[in-house]
Amino acid sequence: MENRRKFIKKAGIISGILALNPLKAIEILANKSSKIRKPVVLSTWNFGLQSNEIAWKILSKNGKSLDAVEAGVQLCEGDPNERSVGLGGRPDRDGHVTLDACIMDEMGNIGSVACLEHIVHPISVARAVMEKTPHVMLVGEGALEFALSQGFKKENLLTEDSRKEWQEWLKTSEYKPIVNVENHDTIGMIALDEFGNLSGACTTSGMAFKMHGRVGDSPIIGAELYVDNEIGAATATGQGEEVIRTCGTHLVVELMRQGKTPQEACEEAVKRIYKLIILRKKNPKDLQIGFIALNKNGETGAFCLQKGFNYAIHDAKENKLIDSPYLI
Ligand code: SD4
Repeated sequence: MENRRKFIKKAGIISGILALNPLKAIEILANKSSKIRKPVVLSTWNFGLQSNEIAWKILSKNGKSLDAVEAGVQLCEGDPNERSVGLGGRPDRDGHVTLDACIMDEMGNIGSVACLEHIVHPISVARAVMEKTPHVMLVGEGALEFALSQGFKKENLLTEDSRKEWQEWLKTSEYKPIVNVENHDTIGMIALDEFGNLSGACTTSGMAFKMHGRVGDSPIIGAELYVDNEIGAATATGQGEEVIRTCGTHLVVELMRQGKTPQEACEEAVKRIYKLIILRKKNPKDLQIGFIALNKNGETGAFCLQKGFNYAIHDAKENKLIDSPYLI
């Protein structure tokens, strides 16, 4: 009886809306009929667990996904013990800590910085590029000047631990990043908020002991991060050169647009990269590539080239670390 009353009441409301605004009524019905998991946030590697907690504080209070991903990755950037992002990041071969970051929201707004030195939170500089300039990307000296003009402080990012590691590396000066260690240099985070909006952020000190001036995939929209609010979002980690070659995260999102699940899309993108590695007669075992993806329904997926990549998902139920399935 109770259910019947509820049904009649609901039907009354919807037919009322239908008479006034048919499109709105269809939207309400569509939202009710599909089970959307939101909010949800996922991020790369085990440092993602703590970063998710920060993002969750915002998402669970009906905050915006853009604010959540910025705050989430800032945690890693400011941690001197995290040797792959922001403060304390491993330097390039000349001893400079150079940072790459980008951010994208549900409106297609984008901002990025590349080869930025001396600033602890490059993600926030990327957001300032997005919100306060007519451009989408600033690099090197220009990015630093802009950051300083916005009130960011100039700091020394090369910690004693990172300096010692670099000096040890100088003894051989061999550029051969250790898979899953020296090339897991990025936190990428993607989130769907209570309003159904997607955003993403990623930030890194890049490949350890790279050439000075080298820019990876992290500040390149469509390579390490892509968001399409109609479809989904994806972020990547690993050897940036390979991800750029395939426009990796744009590929993942486009595959989802064609009907693939986030899991299937990540698998397909890793297989494409693998094919090109083989074609170019490189050894895939020398590299790691990982993708994570999220669609508008809050469904997620992840896949990587070889064992060792993990990622963290936080939804209303729990925050957990998951080992990604892999190709080889
Ligand atoms: C780069 N893609 O600089 C970054 C490194 C990274 O997980 O993501 N590592 O190539």
